Amino acid sequence: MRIFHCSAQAGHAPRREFHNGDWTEFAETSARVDAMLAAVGPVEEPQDRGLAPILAVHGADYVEFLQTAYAEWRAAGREGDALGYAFPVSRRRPLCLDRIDAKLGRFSADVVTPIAEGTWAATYASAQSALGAVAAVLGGETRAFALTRPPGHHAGADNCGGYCYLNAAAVAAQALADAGRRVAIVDVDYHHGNGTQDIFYERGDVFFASIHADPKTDFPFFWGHADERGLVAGEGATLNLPLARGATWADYAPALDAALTAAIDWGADTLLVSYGADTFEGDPISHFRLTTPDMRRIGAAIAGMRLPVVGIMEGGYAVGALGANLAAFLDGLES
Ligand code: Q9C
Ligand code: ZN
Repeated sequence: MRIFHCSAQAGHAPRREFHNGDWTEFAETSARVDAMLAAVGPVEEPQDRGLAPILAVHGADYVEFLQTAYAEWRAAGREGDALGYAFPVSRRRPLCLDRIDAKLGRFSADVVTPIAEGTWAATYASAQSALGAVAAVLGGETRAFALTRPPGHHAGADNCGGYCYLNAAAVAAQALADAGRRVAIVDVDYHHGNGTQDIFYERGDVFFASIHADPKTDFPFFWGHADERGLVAGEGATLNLPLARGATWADYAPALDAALTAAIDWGADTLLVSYGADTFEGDPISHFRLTTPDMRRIGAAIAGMRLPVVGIMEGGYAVGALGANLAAFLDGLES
């Protein structure tokens, strides 16, 4: 399987995030990249396809913010990584804001997603890796994988959040749709892919299904509940399958089957998979109990649909097992 990755993706290295009322080490480390690269075959550098496919899903003002936020933060005399502290939860509107703190609040959803020096270059490269995998499938490959990092599925059209800045899965799905594919996104990260869901929520041309920890107990809390089914032209084109903490393969397999069956019934001709290894039993920030062999089963169930697949990497924080979990998933996908 062709795997796309760009070396700039490792240059994103925030120092810390805010959690449980205190600073804690940033969980989405660049050591994840080394672990994944060591476990998979050779990777290809993607071509640079520019900003246009990114601007097809993200607002120009948000993209400009991501490009300039760190420099503005430093120009304001700040040390460390850029992080907001005030968020517009009501009557949000496109104001002209001067201070970097205001912009950080306007374009962020939380305080676990700092912007560091290499963040823009890394998230841009991650989106380009996703577009490389899309081009491979449009060129006739039946599967391609983008070793994306930072992850993307929590990023919305105009906000970062949940360790995500640009939404590589949404950029890839849009590029596939623009090429005439009928795309179903299947998100198997432990966390609900709220950014991806939101980008396509009112559209009937891209299907979105997600299996994730019940947002009543787990991040991102406010989205991913079973009654969210899409709106307007997108009504019925969103499917949420939350599972309780502690879920094992016995709980997971029927949900995965339901998600894949729904994608086929909707008439998908191409699958876009947001793969997170944070469903693993040893994940330090998550609470499912899937094993490394289960990762292979996830890949094999997706392969069993006999459709072209573009895979995108999302979360997974048990760094010591991350390579084996990703390799197992890719092995299943090749079956
Ligand atoms: N430090 C993805 O898996 N909560 N994002 C962190 C523990 C946020 C996860 C609390 C989790 C975001 C792509
Ligand atoms: Zn996750």
